[in-house]
Amino acid sequence: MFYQIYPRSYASSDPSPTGDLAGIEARLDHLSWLGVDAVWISPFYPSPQADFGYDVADFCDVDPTFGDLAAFDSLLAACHERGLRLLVDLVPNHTSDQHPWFVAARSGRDDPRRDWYIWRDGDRETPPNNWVAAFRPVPAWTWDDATDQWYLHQFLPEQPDLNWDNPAVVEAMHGVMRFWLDRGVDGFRVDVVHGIGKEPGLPDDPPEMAGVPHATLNDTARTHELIRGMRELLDGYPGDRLLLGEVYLLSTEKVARYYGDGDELHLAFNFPPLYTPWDAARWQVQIADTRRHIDERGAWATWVLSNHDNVRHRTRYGGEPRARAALFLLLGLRGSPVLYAGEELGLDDAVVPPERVVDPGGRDGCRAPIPWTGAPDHGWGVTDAWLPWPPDASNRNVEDLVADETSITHLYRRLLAARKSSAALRDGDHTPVDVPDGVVAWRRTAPDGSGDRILAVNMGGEPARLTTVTGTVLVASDGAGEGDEFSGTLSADRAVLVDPAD
Ligand code: TEU
Repeated sequence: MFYQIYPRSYASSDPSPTGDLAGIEARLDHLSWLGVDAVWISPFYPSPQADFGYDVADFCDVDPTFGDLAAFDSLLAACHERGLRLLVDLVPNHTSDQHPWFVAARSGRDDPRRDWYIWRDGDRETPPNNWVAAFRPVPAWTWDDATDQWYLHQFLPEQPDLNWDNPAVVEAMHGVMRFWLDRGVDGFRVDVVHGIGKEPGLPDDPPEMAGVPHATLNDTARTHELIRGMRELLDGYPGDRLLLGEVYLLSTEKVARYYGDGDELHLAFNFPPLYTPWDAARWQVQIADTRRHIDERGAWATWVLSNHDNVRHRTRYGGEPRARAALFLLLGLRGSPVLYAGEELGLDDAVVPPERVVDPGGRDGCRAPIPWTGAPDHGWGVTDAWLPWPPDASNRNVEDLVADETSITHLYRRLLAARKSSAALRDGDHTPVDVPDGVVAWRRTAPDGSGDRILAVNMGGEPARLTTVTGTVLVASDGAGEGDEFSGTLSADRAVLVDPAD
């Protein structure tokens, strides 16, 4: 399983409103205690922070806000000493407009770097095609006054898209990958990896998609070739190195293609389940889709409910009981879970008043700093962090929740331990279990014939009678009845992990 850290908000090594790499290192005990296997850190590279680090000005350094390369090396060594894997965030689709490559490209049409980006002629009133940028419904093109051409940006104008049709760009980004692999990282979370190849001729998006960001639609054969190149590079390194790609296409069938024939991504984010409400019938469709498109292709799925781009799932689903029960989906379904720092505290999104909004994509709430203690500075040395604290931080903080064995934090730890010790939960096959409407239940069958596991999550509003689930409750979302025979009734918004009697 993976645990995502948003470095600006995780922890600081000195009194500061923003986090840093040394702060993460100082908190690794928390991750070991929880039972985390691998950490993915969002960008910490030098950046003007127009998109909070996803606008990179130097792919091979650390922004002074977060430390320096020595701090990174120290963090990596500390992770490895504890048996934790570390993935860094590779942002191959675009750079910052302050990156020296773009500064050079923009300096003149004849600059050798010009063709590292995507430029088009035209008149300044009519963008080259109808592609729409992310975050705001504006064209994905900006007119450059100095050189009288448009440049493409699927995200902010400060994030020009690289031209991966230029072999020099491919080579440069491979160089970036080598830089981090040579330092010893275990792989990459690859930002909007489906965006890097572009359909030849840059055709318009279909008219029925007008207003939909092109970044959620870009899906072309060229990208698969480019990913195969990245995979080949990775496979040339000793040890297990991993490509976990962000394929932001809201179709599991499309996401699945980015696994290739075992020669593209090792793992891909599959976001349709993240956008699925607390509704058993809808979840059953997502689970069936994942099985059909990912499992049956021989690929390995991922499950994610929260990250730095979306309202936290506790807030979306409405309350802690559902956040607790949702963990049984994340850790119990076949695949690798990706957790987002703070979900083990059952954090709600912070309430961010208009004058404190900083993100152009309106995603500040889920990026609030992690409260480590109940004191007014919550372990940060300053009372005013870069974003408001999440609600109820004086009670809902690491120190207090770790001290309380009934807390959601302990539930995360117990279920992670149960997963680690069960071959069925780690690698087992999945078979749906027949249960009444409103409930999702499934059996995991151990590949080595060791004990099966049954999981059931009640998303209906009523208690459900489950005649097909018998055995001993190993973990319950509210902690009740663990070690006892399952009573046969699962109340609303509750989930259980059962060691079946048969
Ligand atoms: O996200 C890709 C992406 O498509 C999101 O921006 C999404 O459209 C939006 O968040 C929906 O609310 C990745 C990163 O995760 C994100 O933080 C970056 O802003 C983006 O790429 C650009 O690098």
